[in-house]
Amino acid sequence: MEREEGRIINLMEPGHTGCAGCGQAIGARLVAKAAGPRVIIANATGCLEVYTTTYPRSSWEVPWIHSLFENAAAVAAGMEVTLKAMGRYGDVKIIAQAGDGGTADIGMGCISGMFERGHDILYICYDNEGYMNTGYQRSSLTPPGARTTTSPPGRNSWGNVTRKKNMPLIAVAHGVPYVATATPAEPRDLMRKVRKALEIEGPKYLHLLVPCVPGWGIESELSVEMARLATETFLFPVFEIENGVITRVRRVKERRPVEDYLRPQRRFAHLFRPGGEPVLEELRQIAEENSRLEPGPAVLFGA
Ligand SMILES: Cc1ncc(C[n+]2csc(CCOP(=O)(O)OP(=O)(O)O)c2C)c(N)n1
Repeated sequence: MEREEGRIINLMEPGHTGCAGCGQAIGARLVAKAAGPRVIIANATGCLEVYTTTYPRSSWEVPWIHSLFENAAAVAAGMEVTLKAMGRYGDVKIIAQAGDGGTADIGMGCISGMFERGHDILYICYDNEGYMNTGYQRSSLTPPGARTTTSPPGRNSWGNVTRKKNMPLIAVAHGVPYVATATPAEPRDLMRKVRKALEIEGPKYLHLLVPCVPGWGIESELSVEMARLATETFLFPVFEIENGVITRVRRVKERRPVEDYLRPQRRFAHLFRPGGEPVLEELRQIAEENSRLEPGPAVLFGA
């Protein structure tokens, strides 16, 4: 247990079995640090669960429960109502966390229910853009053109064909009062958003882009740099939405071409071969759309 003047300073301990440079591990450690010791975490099946709780060890210095792949939000909702029934509501905060598969695919029903019922829970999606724990399959958050084991480029394909599902906007459409995105490349921003979210009553949604060293095919020392480039190319916009209004958008001083982000990643290598240009153009188009994000209403109509 790492301590500084008697205080535990690292609530997600090192010594776990995550890959060197894992963006998710860096993100989770920052989340735990920002949240502090008075939290309970429900963690869906996925990489983060597997490498932080390899039997008989655990990296977590806070109460932590492993849920199924699909139901971290429902388990967290159960904890919230139990604390209420025990008269201990407010003593601790509750976090539910999962990968992009556990969030945007299989977990969607439970998350929607948790949002709609208005539970006082911070939900965190660690988006590494694929089902990394089971061998790099695509998810609905895999970007266009990416090679995964279930979207292999070949004679008839240029990798994944779909765009990323817009999870932040789906949360906003549920009336979630605080929705934000962040990356481990800006730790202070990420931690501020965790603290701010935990102060707000009701459901909160935080979407973190977390580079995956083997799944993206990058050098381990590049994972934080990839997160930075994702925002500087506008392929991953960083923003906050409060009560349906975009209140902050991260400005980019020097916009980078999408190629700067794509080239170092082996999952995009085929796009630089003859014929890959239309997919590159689509990615440029997505970046262009994201670059136009401005403070103001996130949705223009609602129930
Ligand atoms: C109902 C069910 N289906 C499939 C699995 C197998 N499974 C475990 S983790 C996982 C992928 C996790 O992907 P993601 O949520 O994106 O997290 P990551 O490992 O990428 O962090 C799958 C398919 C399971 N545990 N339960």
